Amino acid sequence: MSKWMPFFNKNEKEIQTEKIDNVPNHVAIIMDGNGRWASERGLPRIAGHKEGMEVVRRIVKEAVEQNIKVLTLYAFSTENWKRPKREIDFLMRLPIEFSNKYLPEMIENNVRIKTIGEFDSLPAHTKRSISHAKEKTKQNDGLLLNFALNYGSRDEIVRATKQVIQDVHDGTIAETDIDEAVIAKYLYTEDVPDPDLLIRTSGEHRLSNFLLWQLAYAEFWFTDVMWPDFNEQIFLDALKDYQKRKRRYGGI
Ligand code: V07
Repeated sequence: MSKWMPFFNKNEKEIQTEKIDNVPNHVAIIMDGNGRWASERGLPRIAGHKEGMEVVRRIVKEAVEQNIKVLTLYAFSTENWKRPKREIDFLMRLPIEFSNKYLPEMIENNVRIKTIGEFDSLPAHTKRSISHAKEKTKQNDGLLLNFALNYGSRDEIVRATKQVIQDVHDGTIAETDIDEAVIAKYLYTEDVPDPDLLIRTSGEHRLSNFLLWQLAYAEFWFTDVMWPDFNEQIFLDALKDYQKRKRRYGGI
């Protein structure tokens, strides 16, 4: 049963916080619809990305309150390099802006920041600010906030495969030892448990090269709401829906 705890925030306005039982340990989100949200309002696409970043902050806060252990957010895919240069330049500054604005709040909330994806080919200024955020939060043991940045699942599997072959060749591992657990260790998500729940916004029902291996047993939840309009209440709707589902992991 969920408990309702009314309290007053700084603006003296009563708000409700709702604690949900059986929350997923790990929630992954495809934050789709930022560009469309902006275009529909006659704004440049980057305005949608900026608004989307503010939603990230709110959902991180809610995830902390719900005691979720891992939140993985698809921020930039390996395919996103095909976008116009100006849009890419703007996107690559968002980690910097996020850190400048919200790093103190992340630290206060005991959030640890991590990324998955091909890190080295990101712009130097982006890498610097992310490395700083990781360094400042590495001791935190609350929510793991995992940004998928320059991430592509097939690329991840290709890299893992090459490394496995290399290690077999070097004698670091024996071919006969290779099993699912070993393969999982070669992925970017090496120490992170698989997502229990995948949320995708903006009405698309695709994986778009996101966590193909890791989502094998996840529950999927979709909404037509575009990411800049996503909020705590809709997030709780997804968590409550997850709570009702029976997971079988292929068994009966
Ligand atoms: C990005 C905002 C959310 C909507 C989807 C795309 C745009 C936060 C970050 C971020 C990444 C790493 C980090 C701190 C913050 C981010 C990109 C895009 C590329 F350490 N939001 N956000 N990075 N968007």
